[in-house]
Amino acid sequence: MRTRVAIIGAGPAGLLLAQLLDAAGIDSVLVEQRSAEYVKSRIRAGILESGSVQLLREAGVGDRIERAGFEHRGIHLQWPGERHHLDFVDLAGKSVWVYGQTEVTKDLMATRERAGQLSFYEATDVELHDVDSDSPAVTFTDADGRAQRIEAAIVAGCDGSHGPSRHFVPERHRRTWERTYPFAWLGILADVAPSTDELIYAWHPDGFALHSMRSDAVSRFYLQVEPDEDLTAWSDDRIWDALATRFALDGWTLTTGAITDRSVLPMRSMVTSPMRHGRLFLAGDAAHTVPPTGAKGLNLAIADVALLARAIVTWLADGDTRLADAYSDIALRRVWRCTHFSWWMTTMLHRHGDDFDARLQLAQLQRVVQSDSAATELADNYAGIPIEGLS
Ligand code: RFL
Ligand code: PHB
Repeated sequence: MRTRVAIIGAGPAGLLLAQLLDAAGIDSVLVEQRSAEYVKSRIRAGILESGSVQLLREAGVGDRIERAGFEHRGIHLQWPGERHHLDFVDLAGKSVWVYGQTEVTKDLMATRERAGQLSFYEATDVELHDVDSDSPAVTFTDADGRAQRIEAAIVAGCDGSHGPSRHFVPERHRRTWERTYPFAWLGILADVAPSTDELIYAWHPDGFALHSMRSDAVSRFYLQVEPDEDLTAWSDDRIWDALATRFALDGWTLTTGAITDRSVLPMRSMVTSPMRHGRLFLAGDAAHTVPPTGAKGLNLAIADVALLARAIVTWLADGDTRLADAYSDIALRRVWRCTHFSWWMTTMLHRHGDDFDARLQLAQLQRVVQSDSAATELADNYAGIPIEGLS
């Protein structure tokens, strides 16, 4: 089978790339190892930068965000006894949107189905071939057990942090930087109205806590726990008690409800360079991972794809490779900025080290809420820095 672009991975990066290419008249084939139902039900990120919302609108999937999402002006930052609101619109002129990654995925999948473009779910033994030649290919076994081969002009590796694509950049050309953080998040979804108007990021001696949400009736919470935390040690009561303790504030109460999902997420940073080798391009978590404290993972994937789609279109439609040649350098500059922001938010908000570290964290948090320039730096990064060359 022949196509212009073979896309590996149907996460937000792969699905959005497919959609942007389709809108420019470039056909693609998507190859995903999981079932469509599994991909649609995976619970992950929840915050979209306004630039990401704009890109999703341009890709034709903005309607539901406006109907079902919530536009937030900022976040609350808390430590024992104090809760402060940071208004990103006042500070940096930008808002953010609460809209689950699950919903973004559903919207993009529905659009791809309507476009009638080919997708293979439940593919196994996915392999890349000859990516440094002019005729790369992807082979795999489809859900019915048939061997498939896709020949393409370009292969897009959008297969997340555990996918195979990155390993097809030869080791002698590739460099990877990694940081494993000494804590994890216990994340829960609960059938309960949010107890807050906007997200609360809370520093507490027992560990970090985050109050997020998905709708008027569904809340999302995270608790800092040990990296090897045993989920079975956390009863519903223990989870609600820990959340109530870490978010405690005079005159405020946390409403509890039925917990419908729970999981432990490790916290890691990873950056791979370069993000291109020959006709293979990497985008999203396939090239980089950030800890979720800065809400950047999904937004970085969207920003990569905005650049990559433009590079592929100008190459395949006009024969101009300049953007494709610049893709890795331009994308990595933003990746490192967001990697730094995610590291900074993570180290400021999570308990680690000793009491000296705790005092430094509290001094930093105080600075952020007292100084307009410090608050603006957080707001500008959280709400999203521009994508170089796009705006
Ligand atoms: P994804 O979403 O991981 O999609 C990659 C897709 O590739 C598929 N795949 C393969 N397909 C074919 N062949 C293979 N051999 C393949 N190997 C893998 C996978 O099944 C998958 O469908 O990457 P993408 O598109 O780059 O999007 C990035 C975002 O998903 C990611 O940055 C965020 O979700 C990160 N993240 C979170 N970010 C936040 O900002 N807030 C969060 O709360 C948050 N929670 C999470 C997360 C990431 C998680 N992962 C990756 C373990 C929770 C989890 C569990
Ligand atoms: C979420 O709603 O899942 C979420 C929100 C903000 C973050 C991380 C996760 O920083």
